[in-house]
Amino acid sequence: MAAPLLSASDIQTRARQLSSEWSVEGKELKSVWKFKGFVEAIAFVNKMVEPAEAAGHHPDLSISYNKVTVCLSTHDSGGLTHLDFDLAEAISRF
Ligand code: H2B
Repeated sequence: MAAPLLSASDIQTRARQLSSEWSVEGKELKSVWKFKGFVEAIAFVNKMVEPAEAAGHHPDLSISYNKVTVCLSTHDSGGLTHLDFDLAEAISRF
């Protein structure tokens, strides 16, 4: 069963608790990360494999040389759920 969508006020509360690199953009959480080079960017992406697989929840990624854009949204539910905020928090702890 798809995770329940968060209410607007739940989204506000959880967004306030997230580190500042994250922003709520429509139905997504978004963050942009810059690294020294491609190797470091890919190492960052690789760190997401374990938490994403463990949660059965996966980031939408765009990699441009040393820049990684991470978008989180629960596609099965059609918007933001606790799964997105949990994964955002895990990524911020890297
Ligand atoms: N990742 C994200 N971001 N959203 C989803 O709705 C989603 C997912 N669904 N990973 C998962 C996979 C689902 O399709 C499988 C069956 O767990």
